[in-house]
Amino acid sequence: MTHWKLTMMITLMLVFLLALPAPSALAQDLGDHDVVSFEKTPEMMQLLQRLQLDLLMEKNGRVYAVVGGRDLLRLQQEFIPFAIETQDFPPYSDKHMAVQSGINGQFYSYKEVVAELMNLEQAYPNIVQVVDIGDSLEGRDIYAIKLSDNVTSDEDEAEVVFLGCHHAREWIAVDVPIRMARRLASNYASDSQIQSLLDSSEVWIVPIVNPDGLEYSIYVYRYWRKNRRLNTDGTYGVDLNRNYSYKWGYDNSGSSPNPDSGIYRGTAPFSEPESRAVRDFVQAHDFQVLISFHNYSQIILYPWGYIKALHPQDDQLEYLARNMANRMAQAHGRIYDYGPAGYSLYTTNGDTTDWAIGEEGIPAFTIELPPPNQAHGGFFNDEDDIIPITEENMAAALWLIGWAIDNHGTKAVYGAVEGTGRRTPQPQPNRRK
Ligand code: 0X9
Ligand code: CA
Ligand code: ZN
Repeated sequence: MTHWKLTMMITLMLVFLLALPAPSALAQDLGDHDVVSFEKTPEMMQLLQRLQLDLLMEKNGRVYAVVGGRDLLRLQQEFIPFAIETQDFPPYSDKHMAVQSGINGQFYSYKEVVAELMNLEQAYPNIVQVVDIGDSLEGRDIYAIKLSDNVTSDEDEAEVVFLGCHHAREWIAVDVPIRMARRLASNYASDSQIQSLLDSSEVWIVPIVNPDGLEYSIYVYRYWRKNRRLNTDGTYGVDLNRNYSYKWGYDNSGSSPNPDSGIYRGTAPFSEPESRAVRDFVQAHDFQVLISFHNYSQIILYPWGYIKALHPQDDQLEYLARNMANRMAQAHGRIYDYGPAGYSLYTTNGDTTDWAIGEEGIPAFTIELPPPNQAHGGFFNDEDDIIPITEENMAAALWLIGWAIDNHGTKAVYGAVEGTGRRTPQPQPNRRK
């Protein structure tokens, strides 16, 4: 550690200790969260694992994590050496600010998504319907958009659902679903494939599950992940992708009982209005398949996620993932890995897809959008990559809708298909962010 870093670290620690406010104001007064780094040793990795920190990345022999005020105190109390790196993680990119209108550049904000949904409904009233499926904690509407022929009637057609943005900082996971909605609607008249798919199915898209978090990530703190729940100990946020009921809190691997943690699971299954909105919405329909967009890692994940074990329907899940990966590769040559979440990424409990298949019997996928790793940008997607990422995921989605139509009202059939995708080897060491 350089001398100035050490000096700064000690100064900052003193500042924190001297300026210690009442617990209820703590998280906010510290600007909510900081990015800190640690020397990467096996002992340190064990320690960080025990503290359930929100690990971001590794670089030059150091691991980086997002910590809240409580975590910082704990690090000090346990005499764990760390360096503050927040200055190197600006809340937005200057380069993009200079050339883009709007604070989040070409990415969609909550308001832009709402405006887009209303535009689509007005422009294409025969095939678009926008539905309010519930309110976020801070009172923002959570919207779903339906795309189908005879859109105002619930027909006996294949139903599929795409969810975006459980995690605030994952901006590309807003863009893919909202841009998909626009493409489906605006190309319906001219594209015979889209027309015949939407004529035989009901496609539902919820572009933003976590609107409060997204706005917070745009306007206040770029690395925010959770919703904006004020927890009883004064910290903020529940990880919505830990708040679903199937095996909720099964263990502390990848899901935390500590409210200050980036992966806090909440006080109970479905304690959060945002995850409840998704639950009620899904239960009111008869979806054949569910996709939840996240980033980053460039991989298609499917249950189980709470444990390193294959789901009884693994063959079918793999079949669907492999075919989606093939369509993605055909679009722009980009290879998405695929595999069971617990083996291929890491175990966590309370995620959307374990609940979807475990409680509702719906085959479900987490698509971790590009980039593949932090070295390629982590949560910052290149704006030039928004369209290619949208296009390759649209290709996968169209294939999946076709599959749902072909198998509507039947027990799903599946079989072998040659392809370019790679199933991740298993078991393998967990990937880390
Ligand atoms: O940790 C998550 O919620 C997802 N990754 S992210 O970086 N977007 O936060 C992955 C969830 C996949 N499910 C399991 N591994 N159980
Ligand atoms: Ca219809
Ligand atoms: Zn995520």
